[in-house]
Amino acid sequence: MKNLDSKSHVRGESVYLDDIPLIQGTLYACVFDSPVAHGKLNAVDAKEAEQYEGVYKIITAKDLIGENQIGGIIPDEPLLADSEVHFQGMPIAIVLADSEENARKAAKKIAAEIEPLEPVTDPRVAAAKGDLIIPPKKFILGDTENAFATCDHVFAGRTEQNGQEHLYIETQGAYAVPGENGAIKVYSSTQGPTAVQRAVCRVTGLAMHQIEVDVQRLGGGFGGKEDQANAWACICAVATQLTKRPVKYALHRMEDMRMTGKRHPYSSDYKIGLDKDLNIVAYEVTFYQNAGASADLSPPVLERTLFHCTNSYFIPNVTATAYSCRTNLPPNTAFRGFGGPQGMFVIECAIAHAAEKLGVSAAEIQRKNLIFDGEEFPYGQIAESEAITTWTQGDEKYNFAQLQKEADEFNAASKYFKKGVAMMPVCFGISFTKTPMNQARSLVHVYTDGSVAVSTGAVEMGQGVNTKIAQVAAKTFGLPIEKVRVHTTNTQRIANTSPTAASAAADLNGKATQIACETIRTRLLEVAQKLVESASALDLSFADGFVHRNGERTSLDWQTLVMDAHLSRVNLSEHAHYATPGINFDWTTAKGHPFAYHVYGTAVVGVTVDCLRGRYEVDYVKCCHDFGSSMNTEVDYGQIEGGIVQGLGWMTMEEVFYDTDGKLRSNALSTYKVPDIYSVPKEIGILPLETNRENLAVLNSKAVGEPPLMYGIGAYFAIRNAVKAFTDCSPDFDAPFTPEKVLLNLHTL
Ligand code: MTE
Ligand code: LUZ
Ligand code: MOS
Repeated sequence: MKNLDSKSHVRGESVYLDDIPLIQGTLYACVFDSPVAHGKLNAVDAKEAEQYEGVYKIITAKDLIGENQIGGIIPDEPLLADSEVHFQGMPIAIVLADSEENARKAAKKIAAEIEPLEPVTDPRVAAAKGDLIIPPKKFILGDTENAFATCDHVFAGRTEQNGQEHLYIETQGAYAVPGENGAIKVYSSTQGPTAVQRAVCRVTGLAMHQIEVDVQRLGGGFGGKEDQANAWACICAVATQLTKRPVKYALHRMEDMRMTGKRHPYSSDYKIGLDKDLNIVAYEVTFYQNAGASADLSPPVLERTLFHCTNSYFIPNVTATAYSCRTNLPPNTAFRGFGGPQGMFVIECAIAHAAEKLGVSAAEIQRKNLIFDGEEFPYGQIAESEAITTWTQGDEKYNFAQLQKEADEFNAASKYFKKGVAMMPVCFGISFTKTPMNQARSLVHVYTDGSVAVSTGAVEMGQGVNTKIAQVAAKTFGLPIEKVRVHTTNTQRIANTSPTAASAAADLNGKATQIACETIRTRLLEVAQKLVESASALDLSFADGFVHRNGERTSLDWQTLVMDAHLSRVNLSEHAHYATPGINFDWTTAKGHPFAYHVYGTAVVGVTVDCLRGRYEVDYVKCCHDFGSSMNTEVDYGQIEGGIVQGLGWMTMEEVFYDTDGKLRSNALSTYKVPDIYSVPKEIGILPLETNRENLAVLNSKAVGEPPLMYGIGAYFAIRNAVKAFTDCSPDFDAPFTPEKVLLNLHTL
């Protein structure tokens, strides 16, 4: 089934924040942000801006009624700079004017007196100074120190990974509208309506029941709006509180790129030990995460890096240490994979390093060390592994050895074009690693005309979660999908939501919806039992809009039944709660069972490098992917294709560039290259894994949002292999592998 939004998207009728009709008297906000990355803020001069045409008011930190604080996990992030600026792009003042244009122009007239301080942009420098966001985190399995002593081969090295700009098509933004008795309604382009509500309460000093947050849909979030939608919502809400006027702010692309954080860059050290049969016996890794100027979501991102530091492999002895380092960059944040890709990249580098030195293919080491059922992850969870199954089924379909052979034959015959192939297994844990976040609620109304409305905490951002939730309701009631409508995500209908993140939105909100619908279904079947004079409600079911008895359609249709139930004063609404069972994690021991399940997959990636120009093309990404049992293959295949392309972009062409002053140079689409239609692999092959294991996914349909991104990591190693086929070299593990870096490795000067 197609994404339910596809028609309105194609017609341009879908409503995003910027499409909301504005109320008369709306003011437009624009932020004046710090021109430097680090300094003492001595004074803000807004006199000229105040006089500017159409300017209504200028707000600085001292005007806030509530607390000047939006740090959700750690209170280290002022909404508006007061005494210090920590990154270039940090909001300092809010200009309110009668038009967007006047607000923007007036903001340019503001001047700040800033006494410069030394900016730090390198996480290792921050770590050396002891400037950490949280104390270091560690995972230990077995005993690496003794294990390394038994290894036949030990290799050590260093890797660099860069950040990634989210580039959601819809930029950040919010629209705040005043209500009665000081209440405020906030329309926000956020993945986390409750996070916005909490942040707004803090800066306005209002209670949560005075703040309503409403989200229709996002034009993409990718993690960038899990936490970082809060600031803009707070800016609008604070302005509304101070002016009693509706206030809107939708960021321009360059403002968004400059002021918001990105995927975390990491610098890492690894040491890998193997025995003579290529079993990985020991692995030691240290991650330096570039957190930016404040914590934001860096701590849980750091943790997920540790959770995924051994990817799909079983390694009996692991010591993994992670530092979250404070630098003067915009606070880095969630991005599809949430630290997991960064952890996986490093182990893949270590394996590639070992393979190169031992003269074997990386695939041999990868295949040999895939995790089996019953083996333990470094965090204590026991694997229910599909790692080997996805590899072998992928191999049967795609014939990995043959693909390698074709590349070798091509390379033997071609001087200036070289092909490279790499395998990329993926294992991604599903659940928020913070156990209490794994809960959700759903409110289902059946109206007397038989139509059904569902509200949940899930935010639609293109990933198709609303379609899946509607499918759950339609299936439970045996109705065509047109009978179900998913309403906006609203904190008045659904409270205390977790953000739509961790790929878990369909599972959590879908399960809550299923519970609510089943409760109503049971009530309706009891009514139906009387109407069709059935001995037992157990013989009855719903299908095709009718009540069925023992599988046969009766004359009682859904709409008649619903009206009858209403007249009999039966409750046609339900508010249900779901909490993932069986999960836990204890940070004092760093052990537990944090994930409801894992998603597995194996991809083979093939590229062709033009060795004169350094350019490359991705020929194919073919994967065997563990869907459990997909409830919507159109949506899920779209997630895989999109995830792969986004992963390729991160690993190959997207280069976030801050200079040593902490100034973002890649601040527009002319200087930051994202994949376009021409960068899409010539072939994306998806083989669904066939198994019939039970799992905790909604309708057994495993989460699909984030895991495919990591197939893209394979492209890095495929390019590396192609480069090595041209010239005897050993490129540094420094991602992204841009055409420029490829060229420099192909031709040493
Ligand atoms: N797909 C689209 N089209 N747009 C997005 O913003 N975000 C990704 C993924 N797929 C995203 C997307 C991220 S980061 C996550 S966590 C999941 O969708 C969240 O949605 P889910 O929990 O419903 O899978
Ligand atoms: N967000 C979060 C996430 O708060 N916790 C997580 O574990 C997580 N995982 C993936 C993406 N977002
Ligand atoms: Mo996704 S990084 O969990 O929003």
